[in-house]
Amino acid sequence: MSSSRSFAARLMALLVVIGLVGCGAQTATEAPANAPASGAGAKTYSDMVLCYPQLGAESDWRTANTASIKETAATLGIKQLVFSDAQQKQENQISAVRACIQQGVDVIALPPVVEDGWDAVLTEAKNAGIPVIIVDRSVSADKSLYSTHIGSNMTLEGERAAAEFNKMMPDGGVILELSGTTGSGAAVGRAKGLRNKLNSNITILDSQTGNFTRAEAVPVMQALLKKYTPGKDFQGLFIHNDDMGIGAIEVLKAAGVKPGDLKIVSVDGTRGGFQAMVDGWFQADVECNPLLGPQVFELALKLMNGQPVDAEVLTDETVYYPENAAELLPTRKY
Ligand code: GYE
Repeated sequence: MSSSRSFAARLMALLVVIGLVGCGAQTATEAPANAPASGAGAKTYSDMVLCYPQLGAESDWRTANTASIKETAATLGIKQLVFSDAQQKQENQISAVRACIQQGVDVIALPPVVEDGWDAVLTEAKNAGIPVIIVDRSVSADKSLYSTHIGSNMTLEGERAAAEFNKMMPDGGVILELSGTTGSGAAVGRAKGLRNKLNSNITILDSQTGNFTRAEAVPVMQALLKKYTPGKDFQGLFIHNDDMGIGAIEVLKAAGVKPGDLKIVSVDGTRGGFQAMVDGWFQADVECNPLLGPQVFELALKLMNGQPVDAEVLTDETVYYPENAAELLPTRKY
């Protein structure tokens, strides 16, 4: 027992960056509008210790998500944000969750790197009486093990991408897929959505993972170009996020492919994705909103006060096109 405690303590020191982002200086009149009615014992943001075991820093989407959580924590003046970065490794995330359980945080908001393998640690959180909000990607664990999920409908994002290919390739064609992290809710949903709605005259010739990073997409795209000739063997590319899209563009450029030679649809709607539309590389970018901070903390406060929350909170999203990309680019927040 004591050795596992000291292990957890060392892990905390190694992995977990504990940020004291604000102290409870709020008076009753300054309490946020959505704080619970101030009955005796009602908790406010200044009481909140929230654990955010971030999955990594693999993309611009992720950077924006981290910033949204940290900024919202500071703005609301929560007592403590326990933030860590698991570097896309599930075992690191599980260790960080365990450290938060040991610390006795009020709420854990978990963006799971992959869908499977959460049952044990979620059961530990439940047994410790700590509510868990699953953020962004989904988990396959039983719904009784967590309080709610907030994030995008990844299947719908894939379906939206399919609709773009159907519009651009009315006579059919062949596409390749550069997918996200294997086993992640985002990659699973986007792949499924694409296949749900793609017209039967459009074929997916090959699908390879680039793990959602720019760096990993480069060799994968290079290998694909060794096997297939752009224009001849395939006319389109579905890419699961903008970072991988930017990596793929580098490779295509080096191979002499020109903007517009291929129909490319990406996901996220980052500034980089908008720039790729301005430059003529992406024909559509399916929005996925990382700015989840305000909703995460609102849910956390309700859970701290034992109030009911919806089991599923979906973000409202759209599709962006090159036509107004230049105009919108300066307004993009991530
Ligand atoms: O699309 C990608 C990131 O889970 C929605 O993860 C998120 C995805 C996002 O790495 O850029």
